Amino acid sequence: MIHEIPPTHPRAKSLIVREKLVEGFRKGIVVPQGLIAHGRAETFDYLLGERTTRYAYDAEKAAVCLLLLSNKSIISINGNTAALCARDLVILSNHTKSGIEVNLFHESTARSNAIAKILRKEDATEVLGLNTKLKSVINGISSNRKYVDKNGIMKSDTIFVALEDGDRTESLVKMGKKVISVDLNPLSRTAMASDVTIVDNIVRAIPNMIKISEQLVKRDKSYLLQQIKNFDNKENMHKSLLLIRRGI
Ligand code: PTJ
Repeated sequence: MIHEIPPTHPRAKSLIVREKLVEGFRKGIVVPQGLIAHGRAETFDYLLGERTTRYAYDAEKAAVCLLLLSNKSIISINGNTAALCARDLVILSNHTKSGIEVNLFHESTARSNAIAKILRKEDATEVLGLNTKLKSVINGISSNRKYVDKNGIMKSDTIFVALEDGDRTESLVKMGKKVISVDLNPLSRTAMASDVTIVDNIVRAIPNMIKISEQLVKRDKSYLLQQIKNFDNKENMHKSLLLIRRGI
């Protein structure tokens, strides 16, 4: 870490997360825009009390059910998610038998390779999205996010996009795929378009999902299906929005 944060500092947790992103930026993992994106999310987190709300937890549970029920699920990784929770994302991918694919908004082969290196260091066995020969294109997206792996996102039925800009989520949903996102801003296009929207900080959401997956992996398919049936994403997001309003 670049600056040591005293553990007794009242805002230690939040400052440590910032340091991780700054470190990721200096190592060429995070783009400068990623720091801005995180700052915007911090505002929503502050208003939510920097905790996992019961609505976020319900969404995390529904997301894990969806991942466990999928035939082929993929966790999409970008600069911010790699810098903040690479290890936890690899663990979650193992628990839910999901693939891992690097997909960047701001194109860079060097950054993709650096992210893959981090993921492999954290024991990822296969990292998709790196082989240019396997690149396929999602129609209707102008950004670099349109390039996905033929054997990964293109073939999958569920994608955990984690932090993302809106275009790809909308297109993936149009393609008939299920999309899970983590976004502290329930008003973002990604949040609005996703099938399951987790309004929580990714640094809390992924560890929660790991614990949930440890419990749910023992449950049968009908239980998982029932959980999804009981989950109403729009209603859940609305409740989070009310909490944010109360925070103001
Ligand atoms: O590494 P790249 O090139 O793929 O770029 C990554 C960023 C994040 C820069 C890129 O995807 C981007 O520009 O994203 P946006 O459009 O800023 O959207 C990111 C969304 O994630 C915003 O709605 C933020 O509120 C949300 N967000 C950012 N950090 C967190 C977060 N939500 C939860 N937890 C966070 N830590």
